[in-house]
Amino acid sequence: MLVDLSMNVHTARLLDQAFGPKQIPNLPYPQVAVLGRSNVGKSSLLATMMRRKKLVKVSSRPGKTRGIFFYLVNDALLLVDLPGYGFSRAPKAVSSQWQSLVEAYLDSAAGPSLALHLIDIRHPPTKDDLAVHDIITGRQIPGIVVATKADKLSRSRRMRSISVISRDLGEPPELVVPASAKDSSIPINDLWERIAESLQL
Ligand SMILES: Nc1nc2c(ncn2[C@@H]2O[C@H](COP(=O)(O)OP(=O)(O)O)[C@@H](O)[C@H]2O)c(=O)[nH]1
Ligand SMILES: [Mg+2]
Repeated sequence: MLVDLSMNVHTARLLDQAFGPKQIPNLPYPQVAVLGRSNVGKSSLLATMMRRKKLVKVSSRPGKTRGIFFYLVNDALLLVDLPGYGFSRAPKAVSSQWQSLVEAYLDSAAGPSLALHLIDIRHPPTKDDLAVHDIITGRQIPGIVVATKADKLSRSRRMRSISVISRDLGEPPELVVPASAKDSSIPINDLWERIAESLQL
């Protein structure tokens, strides 16, 4: 299984979706929740992880409250795409509507075994990022911080950003994994291996 996930995504498909707390399904697979603010590179990362550029739902209007999308990978694990937060034109960055849908999912019967929290490698975590980090850790959900768009920085600046992100979140630097949807020299398999390790697949 470890080999399957880290070396090859054989199948990936949209299995289910939920637009309100009552629609959240109870699916019998380990779930990896994917969270991040709008524009952090969530759709791009999911498409790269699944090697399916066209599979991932892209919202045409950023910040518009969207649903939760459940992608089944290798008939073994769900990547769960949660709505983005922190869109500046929204009345409140982490809105109560966002929070009630996301918390209903996190607290649901088949909630996540792992959360990937995406942070743009070029910027320190925002207030919203810190609030969402608290939402994850407050539930004792194991997390991996994914530093997105790592191709935008040189290797040495990458290291520096990772130490700022880890310091601000109060997490060890080993928990922060750089990733890129544009540069394959930053291998996405490193992230898959960390996921498989965390889920003990
Ligand atoms: N250079 C670079 N740009 C990226 C990367 N990931 C996403 N982007 C760009 O960032 C913007 C937002 O990406 P998107 O995946 O739609 O973000 P989302 O709103 O979090 O789903 C788009 O213009 C992407 O092309 C990356 O790894 N490297
Ligand atoms: Mg998106």
